[in-house]
Amino acid sequence: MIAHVDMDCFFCACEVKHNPEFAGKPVIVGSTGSRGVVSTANYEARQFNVFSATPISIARHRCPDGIFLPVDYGLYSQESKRVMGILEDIADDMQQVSVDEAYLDISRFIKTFNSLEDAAQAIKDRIYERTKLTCSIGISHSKVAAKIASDYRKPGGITIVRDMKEFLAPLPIGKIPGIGKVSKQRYQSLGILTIGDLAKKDRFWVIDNLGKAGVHFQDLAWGIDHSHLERRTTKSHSREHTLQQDTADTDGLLKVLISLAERVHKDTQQSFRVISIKIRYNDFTTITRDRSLSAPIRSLPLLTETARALFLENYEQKPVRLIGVKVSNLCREVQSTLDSFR
Ligand code: TTP
Ligand code: MG
Repeated sequence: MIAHVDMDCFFCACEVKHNPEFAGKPVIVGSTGSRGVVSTANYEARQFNVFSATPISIARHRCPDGIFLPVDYGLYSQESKRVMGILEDIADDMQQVSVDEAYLDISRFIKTFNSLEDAAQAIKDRIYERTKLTCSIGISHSKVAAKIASDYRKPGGITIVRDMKEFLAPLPIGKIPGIGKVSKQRYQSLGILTIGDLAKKDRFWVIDNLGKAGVHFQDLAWGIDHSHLERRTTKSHSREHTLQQDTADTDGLLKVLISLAERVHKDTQQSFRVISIKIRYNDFTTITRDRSLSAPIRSLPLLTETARALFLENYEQKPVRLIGVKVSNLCREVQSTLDSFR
């Protein structure tokens, strides 16, 4: 079972949380210059027809009394980390897809609740209690349906999709993630206005007229979702070694570090995103240092090189008692299960 959690008007919600005097007023976050665009507007501002990507000059015209704020990524990233940490505790596996949204495998989490609605409410409550931020949640056996569902009753809504085909049928074709403005116009020109219209089309007609992407979208319209959840099983792999004698011999320490990295690499069958090292000096002061990779990868040369660089950058030339290497933020692509539902 998959939940898609999406925070409500995220940038604005963070701003209002830290400036309570903005509550209830239209708030617009974006580049403040006249040529910029709106990053997001809160629901009060959306009533004035101000949305993400609206030019700021137009937004000022439509909502002259709005509170216009510059983008403060530091603040949003701090709040995002808090939210994702809460979700990580809840989910068996989790895939964060942007600063304010994530897919959660909640197959195990839901077992302690009487209904999916109760489980979703518990997720919302936990986020609100700890961050004072609200979100919307969609739950389904498919990622796509969960994503569309989280948007269905925004803000603050919960939508459970038990029958994906039935849920999608009346929705406009543009609701399918991946159908942008141009594709939407093409589908509409072919008489496909809703997802249900696509479901009804003959498969061979779809192949001829809409190609591979069309076939994929028709599968979704039929309730079939082939997408994957990036799954983490173990949280990290690490190896440490207490030296037989304390030593400040850099080359010797590097040799031990590399062999630890090789063993960690053997231990993990997954890609990793974060590499850490640990150094404990003979006075028992301990430092850990880590580095995040731009993408998850399972590469021994990258692991050894990064561990080596981290060590050389941080080693203080004092006698060392213990060193260690760790990889974390592991992930592996697995097929999301479509059964065990209903
Ligand atoms: P969204 O989740 O798309 O939007 P939102 O959280 O502001 O509003 P809601 O989910 O309630 O509809 O995007 C998350 C954040 O990403 C958003 O707060 C600001 C940023 N963003 C941009 O900077 N530019 C954009 O075009 C969009 C869509 C979002
Ligand atoms: Mg959002």
